[in-house]
Amino acid sequence: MVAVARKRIPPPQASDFESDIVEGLRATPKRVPAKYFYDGAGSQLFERITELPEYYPTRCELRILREHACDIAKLIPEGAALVEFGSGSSKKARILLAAAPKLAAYVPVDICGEMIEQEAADLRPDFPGLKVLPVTADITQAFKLPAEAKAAPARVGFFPGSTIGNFEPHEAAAFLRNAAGILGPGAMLIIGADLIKPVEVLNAAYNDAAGVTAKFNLNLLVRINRELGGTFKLDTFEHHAFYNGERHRIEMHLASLKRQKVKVAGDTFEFRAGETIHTENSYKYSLASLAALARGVGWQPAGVWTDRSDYFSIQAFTLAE
Ligand code: AVJ
Repeated sequence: MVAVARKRIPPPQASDFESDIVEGLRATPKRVPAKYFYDGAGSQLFERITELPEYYPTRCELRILREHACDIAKLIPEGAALVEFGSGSSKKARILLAAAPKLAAYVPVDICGEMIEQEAADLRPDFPGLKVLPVTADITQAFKLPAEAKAAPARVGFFPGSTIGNFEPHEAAAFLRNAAGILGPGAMLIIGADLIKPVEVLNAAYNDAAGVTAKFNLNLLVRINRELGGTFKLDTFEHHAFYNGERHRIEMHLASLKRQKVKVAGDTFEFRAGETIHTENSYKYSLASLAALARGVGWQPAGVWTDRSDYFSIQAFTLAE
């Protein structure tokens, strides 16, 4: 299954990866952008996380989507194009596509072109009337929609998975503003966001008993070692995850168990015993705080759905014509 390349062809984002990692390791406190978790192994580990008993977000969101797909579909205009930001596997979009046959086009947008082309090929036979128009792009930047999606009578953005939680609040606002620009007047946006809840539930979701989240976190060091000639010793770093109640976010860190030096891309980085690399923030919202953020950049609340325990939310917003 896994092809072993004798000579590694650098991936297109390699130089960004290198400069982001080196810059983050030079900073105080040390940090690394969470988007770099998702290499092949990292994506597989995240898939395993979504199946853990402690990790409720994916299960809750799928349940909300399945239970309320018809109500959500009622808000979608006839002939609209569904634009998914950061689609990866289109498992969640499939639920909407099946419930809303009035959708004329599906535009999965992801930085990983290979993955969405494959996904598009898998989707087409299942939705024969649907135009599937993948776009390879960074969802935090402006990008152009395919002409057929632009010509559709309306555009509906879809941003599930609480990916918005990985952004700082000001970045989340910038994303929502960018999405408005891309989708245009009269658009709709459907967002999945994780909600504030008892701290025990949050901490357990990021400290699973099976240690999969720890492995996911540590895989970042494996990736740095492989792609940037890093010398991280995996058994000298430990997974830390905790809820920061003041900032409404789970923080993930990798803590050095001892004082040590590590080389990455030819540079040397010193760690104190206990010093951490901050690898991820996962912001938790209230229904009101997310709506306020969206309203601030022009999106009007149009619908809210949650699961029975109010662990997770799907919210719909619309833009004025
Ligand atoms: C994919 C960003 C939604 O924040 O819960 C899971 C990533 N990190 N366990 C999240 C993640 C640790 C996940 N998101």
